[in-house]
Amino acid sequence: MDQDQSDQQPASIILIQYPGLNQDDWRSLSPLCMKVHYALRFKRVEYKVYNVRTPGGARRFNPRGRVPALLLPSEGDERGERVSYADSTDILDELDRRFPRRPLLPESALDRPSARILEDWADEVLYFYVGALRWIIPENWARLKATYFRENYGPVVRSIAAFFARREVRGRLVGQGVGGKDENTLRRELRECLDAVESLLENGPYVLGDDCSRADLSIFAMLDQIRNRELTPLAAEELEKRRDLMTWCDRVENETTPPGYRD
Ligand SMILES: N[C@@H](CCC(=O)N[C@@H](CS)C(=O)NCC(=O)O)C(=O)O
Repeated sequence: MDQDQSDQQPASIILIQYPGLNQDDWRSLSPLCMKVHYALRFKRVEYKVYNVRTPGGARRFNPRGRVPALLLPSEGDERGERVSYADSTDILDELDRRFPRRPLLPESALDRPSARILEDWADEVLYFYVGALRWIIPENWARLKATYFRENYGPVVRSIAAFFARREVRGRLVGQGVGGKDENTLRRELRECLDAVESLLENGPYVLGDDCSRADLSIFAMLDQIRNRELTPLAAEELEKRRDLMTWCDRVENETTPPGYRD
């Protein structure tokens, strides 16, 4: 997978995202951007990445100032114009419409609503636990500053960017509810979430049985972020204690790592 920071070379599909811990890497710190990466990779669709660092930067592609946004070639436009799609769930719908091979929704009509419910749970519940672990727990916040902000912002703006980003994210986490919980409650509830996902795997290799679907990709996008010992070591340990969950993470990672893709 190419990474195109400068947008010099034309590419038909471009994922707009916040960067990750390593500027040379295609990965993002944003789990919702990773969800779109995984969907594109699951479908074996070639794309490039363009990193933004502020909501202002994201606003060029999404009026709401959020990532992910995905630039796709405008259909039937000979001049090679691109249209921007925002919101990870809408992006996955559009990918399934344009690239029906390897569908993201399960084949069984009975499982499709469950896939959507699990995707929403990952995006709207698990997502906030990942956020609270990183941005609220003081030791983890120190780790985020020492890695992500050090890597992606110059020395003059680094502290200011970190201060305003935390203020914004904290406000959202408290508004949602998870951000107002004490650390013990947060960690206990996270363990319950991990157990809940693991119990889904009793029915088969993927959360809805035999096929990997958008439910797996969405949940994996969240759990893969807490596998990172550099940012959330205690949560990573909790995950590592659950063997079936770890095996499933590897399985989903394989599904989203097409042969020949550069890592
Ligand atoms: N529902 C949206 C949520 C997108 C979202 O909240 N993205 C975060 C990054 S993970 C963001 O851009 N936050 C910056 C902001 O809201 O100012 C989706 O699924 O794409």
